[in-house]
Amino acid sequence: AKDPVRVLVTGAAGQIGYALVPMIARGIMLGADQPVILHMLDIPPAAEALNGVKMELVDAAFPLLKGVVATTDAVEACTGVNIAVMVGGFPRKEGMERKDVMSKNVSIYKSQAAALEQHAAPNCKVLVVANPANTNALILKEFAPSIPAKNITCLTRLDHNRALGQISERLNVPVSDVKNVIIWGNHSSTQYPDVNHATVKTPSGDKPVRELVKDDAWLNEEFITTVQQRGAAIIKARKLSSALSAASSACDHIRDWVLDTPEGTWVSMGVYSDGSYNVPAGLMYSFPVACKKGEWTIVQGLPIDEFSRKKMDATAEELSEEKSLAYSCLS
Ligand code: NAX
Repeated sequence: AKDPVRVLVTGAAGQIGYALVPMIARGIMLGADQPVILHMLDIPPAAEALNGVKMELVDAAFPLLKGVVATTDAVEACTGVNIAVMVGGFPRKEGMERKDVMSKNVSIYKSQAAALEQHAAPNCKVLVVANPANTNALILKEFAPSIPAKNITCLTRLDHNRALGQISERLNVPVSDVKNVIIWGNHSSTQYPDVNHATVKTPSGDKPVRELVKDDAWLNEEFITTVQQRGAAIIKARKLSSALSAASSACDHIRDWVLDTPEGTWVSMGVYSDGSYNVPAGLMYSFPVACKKGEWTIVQGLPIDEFSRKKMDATAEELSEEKSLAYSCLS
């Protein structure tokens, strides 16, 4: 039998946490043959609720779950973890300035970076979910310099999956037949969902999405805004933000990273830019990536038209501004 993998979930008493931990304990993230030990971190006001989640995990009697650590101590939570899913953060409340929210999250991610750097297992893989996800991941990277930059990522897989879902609905095809959409840039409303390289499986081979949809106006406008605004639409409908889809996408992100993307398929991940596609180096930016043997690489050489270029630059611009704002919170 395999040795258990230790998976940290921060913000585990929150709504994404509640959807995510049972998925991990069922093997959705790391495979049906991979035992896990869950480490759950939250803050003291949520300690009792966190303990309730732990009780439910025990009650569910998951065969793969070999242990649960539930704590409000970041060092205890981070010790020995192989995977860290950072869902905890400070939410934007009504009337709060952007800078105040940024400042709270910068200090959270700075201190959790240190705890991970000093106590996580070597080669720990990190996924930041909490917003502003790209910039929180960047701060985490800056303050955990001994963790390789390639081990620190943020979640844009939910946006990627939303894009697949929209194409599937529009063409009335199974979502599993749609692939290779791209989310470029920030996990925010400036993200650019790009279908120019996306295909659908048909009996006569893979066909470009553009050829099948036959409606460039829809693809260039409504499709893009629907994906960009989907988070807000869920809040409007549910009076709560996305949780099951965020949790499921976080599992997809880690699973593909650890267990490989299928041949010929890429996914979107927020990663540290090396300047590919003329995206400024040093931003945490969502790119198309393929994963093999536990490492992602940016898919290179895709042709970029003028329409795409503008949208890719606009979201990069927003990330540069967020980066400056975050740095201004440090001084
Ligand atoms: P909740 O408010 O339900 O849960 C957040 C939890 O984090 C709370 O239990 C809170 O006590 C805890 N927390 C706060 N500060 C902490 C700290 N310093 N250490 C550990 N835990 C801490 O929010 P939820 O709906 O679960 O969303 C969590 C985060 O995901 C939010 O930042 C949200 O904006 C972000 N999202 C990101 C998405 C993405 O695709 N990247 C999509 C979904 C989601 O909106």
